[in-house]
Amino acid sequence: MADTVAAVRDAVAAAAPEIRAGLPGRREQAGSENPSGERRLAADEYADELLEERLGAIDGVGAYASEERESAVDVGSGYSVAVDPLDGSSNLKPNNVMGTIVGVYDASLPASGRDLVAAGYVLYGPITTMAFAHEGTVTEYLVEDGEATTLNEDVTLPEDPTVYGFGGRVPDWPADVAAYVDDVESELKLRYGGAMIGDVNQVLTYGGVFAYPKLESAPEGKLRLQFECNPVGYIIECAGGRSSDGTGSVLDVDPTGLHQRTPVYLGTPSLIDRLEATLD
Ligand code: AFP
Repeated sequence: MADTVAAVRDAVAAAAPEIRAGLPGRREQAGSENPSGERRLAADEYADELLEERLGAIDGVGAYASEERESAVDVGSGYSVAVDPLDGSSNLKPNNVMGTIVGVYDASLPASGRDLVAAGYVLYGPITTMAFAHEGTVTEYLVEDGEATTLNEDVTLPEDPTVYGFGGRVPDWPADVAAYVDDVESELKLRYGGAMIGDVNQVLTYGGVFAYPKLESAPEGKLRLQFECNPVGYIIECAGGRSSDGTGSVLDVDPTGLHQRTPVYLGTPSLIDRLEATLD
């Protein structure tokens, strides 16, 4: 594995217990908003500053960007890392799962998903795990004391899908999205917890489909291309799944802005094929 990519993976694993340990005292609002207009928690700012410090110090990392900052920070020369420091931070108050997402782009940002050379996410669940994709394969690690120990190599989505989870309010789903959910809910169990990483890891583990779809009130959906949809789409595709914006791979979505949003659908190829056939 390229040294820089391995260094990014290890730095995120090393930061994970510190992020987790820093959560209890940082559940309150920070009194500021991120570039997407979402109110920040103190924990969002803490995780962002810690990851900038750690990832910015790596040789071969040239830029650090995050969901919490207006623009990318120049930290040297090399890859651009795009980070969602605390995915699902609104789950902190009710003490539910959250994650950290990182994408390693061999291009300046905003970049295409096709410029990704690696991507990973940490899941702060009952235990702390990391899924990391590089060179077409996904490895799952157990993260303890800042060390990543291999749990499963060559992780792939199981054949028979069993779960689904769609974001947004049901009345705000366009008719074609509602028709698709009507179709799959007779076959699959609902698993939606409000943190993309928790819900996507259900799909990676059991097969199925996760989506934050286009909405009547937000045709672009909610999730950010650079920090959430590209990295997680890359991981799902490396695990033999499919990603889609409704018409084709999320990795082919044209990058027009650092904080642009896109509808996103991720999971078992046959379910994504059916989705694209259903959506107008
Ligand atoms: P927060 O970081 O504000 O909790 O948002 C989490 C998220 O970006 C993503 O992780 C979820 O899939 C989605 O938003 C949840 O959105 P809803 O609250 O609309 O279900």
